[in-house]
Amino acid sequence: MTELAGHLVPPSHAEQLVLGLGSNLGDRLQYLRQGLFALLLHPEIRVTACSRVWDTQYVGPGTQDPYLNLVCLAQTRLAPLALLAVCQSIEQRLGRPPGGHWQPRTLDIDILLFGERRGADDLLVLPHPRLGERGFVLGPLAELAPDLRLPDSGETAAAAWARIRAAEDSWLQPVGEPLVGLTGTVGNEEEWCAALAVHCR
Ligand code: PH2
Ligand code: MG
Ligand code: MG
Repeated sequence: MTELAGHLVPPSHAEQLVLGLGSNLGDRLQYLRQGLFALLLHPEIRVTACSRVWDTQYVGPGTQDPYLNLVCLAQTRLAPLALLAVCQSIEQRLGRPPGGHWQPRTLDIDILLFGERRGADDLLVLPHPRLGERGFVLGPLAELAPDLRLPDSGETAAAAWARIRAAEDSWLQPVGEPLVGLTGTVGNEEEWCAALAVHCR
């Protein structure tokens, strides 16, 4: 296990990531597509698998429109804060103003797990502190990687999802087919480009 400050150090090998994407403003599906596509095309990030899109009730203070959420698995040799900067620049390119916690957003990309790293500073907390509590993350994660063990509890994603689904009173459900035409391992870039039908190059 990496020490507290260790999450700032670049990895010596590609580390396994779990990323969460969400949108509850504007053309939500198109923002998810574009965000995923930007991650896919980033030279330092390898997206390996993607969940279906889930339609999820907003969770948090006040009321907001529902989200579309998905979770993907990826690998990178970027350091966590460098990856965070990439995620934030994609968010901003897709029209999200910086800051604005708990505001409706065109696209949110959260780093949920970064290998086994742990650490907290002003910009980033790893693992994501609410990972084990949120149905909108655990539903998609359980379908993608049911045996993945969550930090701290050691619970599998499938067990955590079963627990949350029984307890949670907010609604959520998968909608339609996965954006990339398959759940699970991503084939090749051409397949993705065809399935996503967006052109960012
Ligand atoms: N993200 C939040 C707050 N609430 N609710 C849902 N359903 N999905 C989200 O992604 C989400 C949220 C803050 O990032
Ligand atoms: Mg978020
Ligand atoms: Mg975020």
